[in-house]
Amino acid sequence: MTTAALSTQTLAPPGEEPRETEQARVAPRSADEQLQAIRDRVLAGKRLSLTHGRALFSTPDIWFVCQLADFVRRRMHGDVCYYNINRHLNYSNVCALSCKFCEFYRKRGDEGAYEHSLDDIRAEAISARDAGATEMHIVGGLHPYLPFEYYTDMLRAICESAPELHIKAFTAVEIVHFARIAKVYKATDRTAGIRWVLQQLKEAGLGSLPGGGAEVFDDRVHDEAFKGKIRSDVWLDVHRVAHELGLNTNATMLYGHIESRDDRLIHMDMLRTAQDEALARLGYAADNEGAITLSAENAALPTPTLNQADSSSPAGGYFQTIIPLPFLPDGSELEHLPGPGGVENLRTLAVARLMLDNFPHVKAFWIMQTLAMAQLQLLAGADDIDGTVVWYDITKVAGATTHQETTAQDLCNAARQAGFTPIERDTLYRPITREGKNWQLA
Ligand code: V47
Repeated sequence: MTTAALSTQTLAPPGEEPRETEQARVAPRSADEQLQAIRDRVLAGKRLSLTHGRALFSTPDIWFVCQLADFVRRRMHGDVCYYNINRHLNYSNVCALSCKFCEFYRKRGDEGAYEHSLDDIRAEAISARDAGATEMHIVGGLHPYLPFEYYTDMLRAICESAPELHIKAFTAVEIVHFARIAKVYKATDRTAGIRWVLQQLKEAGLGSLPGGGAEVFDDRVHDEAFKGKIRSDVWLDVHRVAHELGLNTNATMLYGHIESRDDRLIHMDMLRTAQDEALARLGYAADNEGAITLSAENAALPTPTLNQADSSSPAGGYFQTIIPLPFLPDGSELEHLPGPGGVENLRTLAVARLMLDNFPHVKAFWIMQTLAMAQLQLLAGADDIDGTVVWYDITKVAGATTHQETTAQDLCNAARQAGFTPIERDTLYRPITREGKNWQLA
């Protein structure tokens, strides 16, 4: 029997020599011919088709799927588990939309509706900086009355009061909303307005875009569960323009509601195509099947390049991470649905690692997955578990409040218990070294 073993060297913490893993990693084998064919393509660094994806979703052998995804993640990241020290800030829950899956939105005047003042946001940034955070992750509802200047003023206020923080802010849906309220959005040339908004935000201090608002790229599901929100073509336009402007972005996939598994695969395929285009712009060459893969042996992952004129403003222009988000039904209009179970969460993340061969990272967002599930997902393709978070309003797992904090120590312990080496990163996945609240790039 032949086995495919990975290099026995793993990524080492900054400043340390690479060390030997206890055992070489071996790709799993299967008696099922279709799964064996998938394994062979993965070993050869070749892209999987939608048909392969369907087999990965339907096989009862979930361990095969997890082990193959683990094989790929170790080939890309060794035993590293990334985390960051961050703050999530939801500036307002007032939203012009009423998406059925969402329990976060309120209408103005509703009980619990809020919007933060710039002073609140400034105070939040200072408190985050003083606690040693490297990132502010900011999103909110589509507020019908706040002017566009509120958002640029917000970014400037954070940059002035806590310049060390990287600002990852605003989903693609919010960007289009801003283009509309700034009256620069034209249906005949929508990217011009999107570009103008992103340029203004970048000049005001925006560092990257989070992955929210993608939901699932299917028009039937869109019209049923989040009608009125931008569709996939516009979401992808926003991220393409952001990439063209040198901003890195993330992508989410909300699953386990009224979509099918095929919808998830098509979502992943559309993201993969968009990432091929981003990587081609950065000079990556396609293989003989027209795909650009980053998950092959020794493939070089993209890194942000330092801007000569301003070394504090690194330039990128690609998707960094896919974040599969399990639908949490409580409090939403789709509360009657059960939501995905643990096995589905594990499998969906593993399939995402295998299908999205050109995404550098896969994040198990512990707030929605729970830390216990995130540990299992580290064994099934994830290499990142997000950060310390502190306040999170958008979703709450059973029993949680908006105060959803964990410490860096908890995240490191969770990673170590699962057999991984925790490495603190900044938003752009550059390793950090830290002494207490003080940090620098490694
Ligand atoms: O876009 C809303 C989702 C997203 C529910 O980029 C729900 O690093 C589950 O995008 N059940 C916002 N999900 C969160 C997000 C995110 C989170 C962590 C890291 C990053 C990143 C991005 O939350 C929304 C929506 O898809 N969402 N309601 C719900 N009931």
